[in-house]
Amino acid sequence: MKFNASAKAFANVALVKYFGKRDRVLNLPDASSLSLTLEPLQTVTKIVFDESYKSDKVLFNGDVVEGSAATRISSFLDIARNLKGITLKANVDTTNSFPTAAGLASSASGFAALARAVDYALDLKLDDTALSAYARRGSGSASRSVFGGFVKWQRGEKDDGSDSHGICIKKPSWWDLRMIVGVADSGQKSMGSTGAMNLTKETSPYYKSWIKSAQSHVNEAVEAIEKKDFQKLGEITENSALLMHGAIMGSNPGIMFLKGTTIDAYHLTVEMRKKGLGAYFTCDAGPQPKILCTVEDAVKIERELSMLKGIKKVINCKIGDGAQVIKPYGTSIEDKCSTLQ
Ligand code: 2P0
Repeated sequence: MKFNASAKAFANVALVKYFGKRDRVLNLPDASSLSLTLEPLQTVTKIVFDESYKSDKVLFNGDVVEGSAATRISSFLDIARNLKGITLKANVDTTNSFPTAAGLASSASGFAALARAVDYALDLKLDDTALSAYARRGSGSASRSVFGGFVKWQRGEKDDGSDSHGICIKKPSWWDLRMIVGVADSGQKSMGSTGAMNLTKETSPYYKSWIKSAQSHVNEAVEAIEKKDFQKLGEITENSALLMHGAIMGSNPGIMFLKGTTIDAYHLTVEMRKKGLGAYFTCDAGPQPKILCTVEDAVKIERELSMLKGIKKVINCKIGDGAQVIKPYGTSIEDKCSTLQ
């Protein structure tokens, strides 16, 4: 049995958003969603299981993780340990290549990389579908980052969640779309996305119609991807983000993830479209604006967004591959977890 492994995974940005659970423990969504896996927003994770460890230890960008974040990782590892019938504790060392202060979601790439590393280290031999369902237990959106390209996370119907996992609709080479990610000067997020989606489900009068829209948007988006209909895919992308934020704002007490810079970026996107650029706005559970565009317009849009007041940094992302093992260590358990460079 192998005990060590390293794996990498890219983050993803949803064109049709996931925002609401039918099961909070298993992270089962109320609706399907659809995303692009994005290079270079990458997490690299190394895991070592060792009989000498008394407890799990987690490092994130070189700092020890404690409290509920550490418990969340241990619970995730317990799922695999139970599957394998072992009790070995682990050291997990995880590093993000993208600026974490940026408030970009890292749980998707984080749990996808961790799932891949755990699978290899413990020789679980999960196929990508089962691996995606496992990654989902850590964070819903991680089920999509297991795969590269255009990825659908299907809602599934089963209570055990075995049919709620990512599916690669098309590989990265299918269509060279870009996502321009703007890092807004934002400070701390007002609320985590898990808490926000639960409150939205419990209190927003718009929640039901939001879920209904997501389900049909996913089917339409898959069709638009198959036909390479950029305008259609862009319109769905922008509409899904605005509908999601509408439902979120309708919570009681209200939740507002969008900042002034985010709204300015939305207007800039509409203006660029009027000038003939293929640009569509999206935004997640934070203030960072993101613009879906074609490769032809990407550099111009990147330049426009970077000149917007309040934008600190712009990352031009292309569509990336799924989670991969990067450094198998075989059966040696000598290689202790050290901070990755
Ligand atoms: C998405 N988000 O589809 C949506 C859009 C945020 C807004 O997936 O509770 O961190 O761990 O399953 O995966 C963020 O949700 O939430 C997310 P949990 P997760 O990308």
